[in-house]
Amino acid sequence: MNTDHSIKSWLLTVDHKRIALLYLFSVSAFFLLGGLAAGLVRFELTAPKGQILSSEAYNRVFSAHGIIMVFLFLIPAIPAILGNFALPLMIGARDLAFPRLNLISWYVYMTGGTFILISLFSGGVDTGWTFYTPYSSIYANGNVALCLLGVFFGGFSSIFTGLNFIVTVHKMRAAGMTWFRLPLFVWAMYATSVIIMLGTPVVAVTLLMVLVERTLGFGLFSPELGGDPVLFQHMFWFYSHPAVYIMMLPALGITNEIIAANCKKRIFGYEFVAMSSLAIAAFGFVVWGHHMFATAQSMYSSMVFSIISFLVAVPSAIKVFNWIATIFKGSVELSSHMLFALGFIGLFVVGGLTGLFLSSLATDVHLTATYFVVAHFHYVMVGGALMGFMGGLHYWWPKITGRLYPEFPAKLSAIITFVGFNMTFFPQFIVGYLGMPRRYHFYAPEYQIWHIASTAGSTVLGVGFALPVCYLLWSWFKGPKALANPWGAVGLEWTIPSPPVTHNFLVAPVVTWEAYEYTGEHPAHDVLDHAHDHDHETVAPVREETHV
Ligand code: HEM
Ligand SMILES: [Cu+2]
Repeated sequence: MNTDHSIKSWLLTVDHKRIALLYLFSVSAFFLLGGLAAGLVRFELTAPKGQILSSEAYNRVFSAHGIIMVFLFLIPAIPAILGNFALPLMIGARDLAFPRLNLISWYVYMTGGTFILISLFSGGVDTGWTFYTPYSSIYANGNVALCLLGVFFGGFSSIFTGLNFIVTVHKMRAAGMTWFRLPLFVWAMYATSVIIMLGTPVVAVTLLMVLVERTLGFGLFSPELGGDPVLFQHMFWFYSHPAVYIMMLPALGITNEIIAANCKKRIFGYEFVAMSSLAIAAFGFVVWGHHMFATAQSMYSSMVFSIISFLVAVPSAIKVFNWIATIFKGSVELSSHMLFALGFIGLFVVGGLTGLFLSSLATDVHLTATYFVVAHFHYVMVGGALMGFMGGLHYWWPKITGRLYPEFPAKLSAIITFVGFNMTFFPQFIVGYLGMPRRYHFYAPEYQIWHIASTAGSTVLGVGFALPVCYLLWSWFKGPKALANPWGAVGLEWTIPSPPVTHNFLVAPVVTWEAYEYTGEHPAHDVLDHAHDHDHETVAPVREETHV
């Protein structure tokens, strides 16, 4: 990873670790943009008649926020950054199965991102991230076509990544790395990749169909042209419900790694946790109709979708209970990544439980299209996926960069994020329950107090995200050098130097132990003993240059 530093060597690299870093920069840049749009939306809503935006502009800003966050941040964040970096290391592979495809997928992502950015800045898009027809295909002004094309490209990028992961897990595991010795993050990435492969082509075709209707006027979804608008919703949610698991499963996987490393224990019920990822992937494909209770969908299909939606809660709950069982009676080390993981569990549980309110037909009729839904999906996607990503980024940071970050601001950031998050989104459950519709620019004055609370909270949340930018950047350039295994974790990635060399393993590893075996044999323990000698020096730089 650290041989040649020219720009060209970065842009043409086929090293999975460097590609992960390319993604880290680009995905973070999009996150910043999406975050700025969110701040604008929140500021605008502090007054019942808005602050500075026209209604047109308001629609564009919240659409930009949603489109960027879902397609350019949440979906690629964990797989393309942390999955790309860690998955080959964790299974003892020299790289992904198709290194060039991996690089191509970054270029495809950047192309899609560029299209989306151009479309947002040239005319904008006011359809929301769901592109509901016939509005998106006939009526919406602005540059919707280019945006659809951009999302289409984004989809291909994730298909390439998913394909790469599936083949890598099947073909590139080290000797002795059986399926049931795989770290749970790898299981989660595998299940995620299956969803990507089965779901993403459907949304790609769907968006192409909107594009065709919009540009060529073929009647597919618009009643005026003889199309069916609800067909769009079926096709869109057939992907987009599973897509929420593309965002969630990787975060659930990371949480396993962090909890095991901080409790120094095998995850309780390892096999159940591994299989629950596959169960979530499978169930995720048969619940899409819960987004359509308020359409003319038949009552009986709504009832079936409602019941199956409840069933998805089972594999999710299995994971949560098994984490609690793992933590129970363990001596838990409250490192910053553990705080992120604990925050993740809390927010994910609130998000999941409020999902049950929306899966119940009667309550959904009242709550659908209100701020309650906004609060629900932010708890799952921001509270869940983003907290999981932050936890994983902190956990693997020393391995990625070879540097340590200071624990105090990191812990502070985990706490501020958690508090700010709840301050931002909890009021939205209340104002949604009271009847505030989502996506509205003007609202009744009695809702104002909740919006002000939410905006105040989002400021705190913003501080929680700004902190890591500061101390992580500092750490990258000035942080003390990290040893191979700073957390005393097991797993193949901790047996090699930080950052790893180009082909990861100098000697192909042979695995003779179970995942998370915190007793004895694991080679990470050899590195660990070494780490203990330096325990108190970890803050003081142990510079490689000094060895010369
Ligand atoms: C696990 C991760 C989850 C994520 C990431 C997630 C995400 C989302 C998103 C993005 C929406 C908004 C759709 C829109 O724009 O209209 C939504 C709505 C919904 N979610 Fe979830 N969700 C998750 C879990 C659940 C669970 C466990 C359930 C039920 C057991 C559930 C039930 C629903 C329902 C019924 C709606 C439709 C709300 C409505 O429009 O009335 N969700 N979810
Ligand atoms: Cu859904």
